[in-house]
Amino acid sequence: MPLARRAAMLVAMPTALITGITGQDGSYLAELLLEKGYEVVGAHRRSSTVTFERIAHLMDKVTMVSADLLDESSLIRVLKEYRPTEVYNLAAQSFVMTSWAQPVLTGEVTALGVTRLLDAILTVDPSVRFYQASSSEMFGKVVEVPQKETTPFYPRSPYGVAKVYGHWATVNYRESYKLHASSGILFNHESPRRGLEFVTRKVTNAVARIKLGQADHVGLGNLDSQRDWGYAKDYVRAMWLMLQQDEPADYVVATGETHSVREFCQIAFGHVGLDWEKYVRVDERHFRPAEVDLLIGDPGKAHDALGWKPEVSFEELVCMMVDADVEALSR
Ligand code: NAP
Ligand code: G4F
Repeated sequence: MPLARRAAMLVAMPTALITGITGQDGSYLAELLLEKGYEVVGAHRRSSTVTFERIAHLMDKVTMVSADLLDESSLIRVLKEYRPTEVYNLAAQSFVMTSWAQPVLTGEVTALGVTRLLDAILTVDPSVRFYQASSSEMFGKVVEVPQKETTPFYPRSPYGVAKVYGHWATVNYRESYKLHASSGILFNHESPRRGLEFVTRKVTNAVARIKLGQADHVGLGNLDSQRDWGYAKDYVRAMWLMLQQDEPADYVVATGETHSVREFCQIAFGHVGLDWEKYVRVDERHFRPAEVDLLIGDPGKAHDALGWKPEVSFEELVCMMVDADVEALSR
């Protein structure tokens, strides 16, 4: 790290460590924290090709360090060297479908990875404030509608099971060691930076390719499944707010609306003047061994305690994603 930056960190600026900085949420959170005057340290895992696409515009502003949730010693080293006051754990094997193909890896990273990081914090500096990226997938086969902080979990995938472990590990470290550890139970949130394998971006990317004559259809799985979809940039604001509270807690972050995959397709194709039914083919390969049929969150606690509200509507989100894909593919 350059000496000037090291000196700035020692003087006044708060320092935040983000695991998963190369992902969708990591990139938006890094932008938010930089705007707020933080020194941002981003942990990335080593790979043979560079995965910095989403944060390319931030590379001269963040300090990138190599650390992996599979390797606790790498986490301890980074915590010791950079002494962050806030740690945001966004790293995960986050694609639900892959969690059936790689259940053990998903458990190692998405579940045990949380304990490795919490334990590293306990070892290096228990005053660190910790955010855990929990998920509405934990509600799975929902036992209550809408879902709130007190709704029991019923996960439906190895990913959901791993997130339940990570959530309870966070609660347990808070209760056992008085760590300022909060868990954000975030419902689906999307953006033009969403990974191409997730249904929203898969659809908006396909809309753009079909509109530009580069494809003639898209194969999808369960069109009936319903999600509470919000905008990722709105959701990272809630993460930051959680760590500014005097007391740690768990919060549902959601819009309070639900929409089906079919509805998403209607709006996305309709936005560029296409009839979705002509281009969407149902493909059995995209159906899951066990489905989460309906998610809809009650964000009342986040509204009341954090003053958080989503600013981008469902329709605005879909159109923003389609426009971004059309623009990118037209270039
Ligand atoms: P994402 O785009 O898939 O990003 C995941 C990040 O984790 C990437 O930076 C990835 O690095 C990193 N990672 C994976 N394995 C790692 C390991 N072993 N060690 C260190 N880093 C590792 O996910 P996202 O949408 O930004 O979501 C952020 C977090 O929120 C995830 O924990 C996700 O499970 C959770 N969440 C997401 C949503 C949502 O709707 N987006 C909702 C609820 C909860 P590479 O770039 O190298 O792959
Ligand atoms: O976009 P998805 O893959 O997201 P999913 O499974 O809801 O998970 C996302 O949100 C979670 C929060 O609830 C996060 F924790 C998790 O990390 C991830 O970000 O699928 C959404 C729905 C599913 O019901 C799926 O069966 O869309 C349905 N779907 C229908 N056709 C499809 C497809 N999903 C994908 N990925 N691809 C399809 O072709």
